[in-house]
Amino acid sequence: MSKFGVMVMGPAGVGKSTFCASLITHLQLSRRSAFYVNLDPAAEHFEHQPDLDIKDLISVEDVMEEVGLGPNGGLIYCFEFLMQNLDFLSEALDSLTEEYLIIFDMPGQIELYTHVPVLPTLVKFLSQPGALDIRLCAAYLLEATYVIDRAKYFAGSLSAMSAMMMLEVPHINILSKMDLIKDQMRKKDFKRFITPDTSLLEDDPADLARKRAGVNIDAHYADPNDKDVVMSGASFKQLNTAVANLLESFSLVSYLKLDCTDEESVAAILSYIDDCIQYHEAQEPKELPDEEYEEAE
Ligand SMILES: Nc1nc2c(ncn2[C@@H]2O[C@H](COP(=O)(O)OP(=O)(O)OP(=O)(O)O)[C@@H](O)[C@H]2O)c(=O)[nH]1
Ligand SMILES: [Mg+2]
Repeated sequence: MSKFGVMVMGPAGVGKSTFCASLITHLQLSRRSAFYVNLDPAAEHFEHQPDLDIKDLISVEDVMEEVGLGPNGGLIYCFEFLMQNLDFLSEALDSLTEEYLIIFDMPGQIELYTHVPVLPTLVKFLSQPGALDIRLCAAYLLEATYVIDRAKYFAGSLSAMSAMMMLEVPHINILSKMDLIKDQMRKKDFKRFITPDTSLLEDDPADLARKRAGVNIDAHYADPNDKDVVMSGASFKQLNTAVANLLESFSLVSYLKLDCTDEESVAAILSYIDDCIQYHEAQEPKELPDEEYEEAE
């Protein structure tokens, strides 16, 4: 019997927990079962109470107090502790049937998605055939407002690609909080940000502002160690161009749009997740209760 899950990831404050809450509300309205796992050992407030909470195993607060670490070191400590106590997850998840969508709400520390090796181990453990065997989809969120600052947008896209390559499971990238950008950008202009590519640097507003101020950074486009090059922003432009080229050459990252205040938008993301993990293919046909059967006739 397979199990199905989505791991909701991304930098701090991008709306991961809000998305988990909207997803659970939508699943409940569609009469589907959700199992909510909070894996953020510092999270305090929830719209839906977690069915399993890492804080019942270990919390950042306890670690900071007892081991004397800071918040980021504390988080890594908590995840290493979880890795040594994986029974905490398997005991709770083992009996779930294929009807459930298991939703993992992750912390926002970016180091988890770039270089700390605990997540690949956790994902392997969850998805390993013969053990928990969860068909897992990774959902990586970035804020739609990042598109206003090209450097932020490309840096975020690079972190999304890093998570994709590190985890090796079906993966969707999402631009969240679309309601915040709706009035600032026309739909047609926003479309260009669905797939990151180098042409987005050609009309970078920061670049245009420098040009208006009379700084011609292209004239300095040579030695990144030269002070004038650094001060004019030319070396920063070179760095962004290199990142954009890298993203374009791998051609892995593209985005779906999410507005948690709009149920249709949440439903659209859910259907992408369902497709990624082939949720519907695995469901047993259900018998309708008598009254619904009559209605259907
Ligand atoms: N306008 C708007 N605000 C949102 C949306 N989603 C989340 N927020 C707000 O963004 C803030 C952070 O949301 P969270 O859901 O806690 O973000 P998170 O990614 O779980 O944060 P961490 O777990 O701390 O990394 C809160 O103030 C939310 O109300 C959205 O779709 N639109
Ligand atoms: Mg959160």
